[in-house]
Amino acid sequence: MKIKTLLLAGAATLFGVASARAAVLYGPSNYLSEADSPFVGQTGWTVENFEDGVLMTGITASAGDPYGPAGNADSVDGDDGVIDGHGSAGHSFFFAGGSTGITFTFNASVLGFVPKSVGIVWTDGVGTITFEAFDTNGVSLGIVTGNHADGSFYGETGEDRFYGASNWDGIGSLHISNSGGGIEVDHVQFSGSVPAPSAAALLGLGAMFAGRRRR
Ligand SMILES: [Ca+2]
Ligand SMILES: [Ca+2]
Ligand SMILES: [Ca+2]
Repeated sequence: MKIKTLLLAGAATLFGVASARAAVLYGPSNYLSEADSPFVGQTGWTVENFEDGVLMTGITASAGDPYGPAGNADSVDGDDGVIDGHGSAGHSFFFAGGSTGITFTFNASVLGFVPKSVGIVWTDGVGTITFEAFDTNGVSLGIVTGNHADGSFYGETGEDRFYGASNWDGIGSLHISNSGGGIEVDHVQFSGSVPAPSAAALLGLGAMFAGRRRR
């Protein structure tokens, strides 16, 4: 009975959030393969893993190039066929200006639809990682930061984290940077839909709602 009430409250709150069309931010979350993406199964979900050494048409980068395989390359772990703590046998995307960072822009007319969810996996660099997404008018949808760099540069994957955003009105670009040195990323991805919140998130919203009501 109590759970049912919470779920109903959660659904009511969710409806409020959905009708307000608020953006959702993701991460930093552990990511060793595509299975760790919050966008698995979403409409038009596409992942650029750089394993062909080329950035796909429809996405442009402000700076940097595909990189690897190399001893200091840092692909998402699973791209070399085995999740084993190492990504140097795969391909990533590298830019020497980590503090400037990289903007990936999504071209809706080339992709065939306006992305409503976008994401990226930070795989190597130093300092604080900063992720920001922008709507199709270039207005910021919010910033997520993380501190999970392990200080080594030889393809270790335990530090790798996903960052992303969803927006009902669409997303035009994302930017990612880290405090210094270079920056390496992988699995630039997008989809044409917004994932439904998990049951746990619904219960959390329900609890928040119930808390507010009690005051
Ligand atoms: Ca691996
Ligand atoms: Ca890769
Ligand atoms: Ca790494």
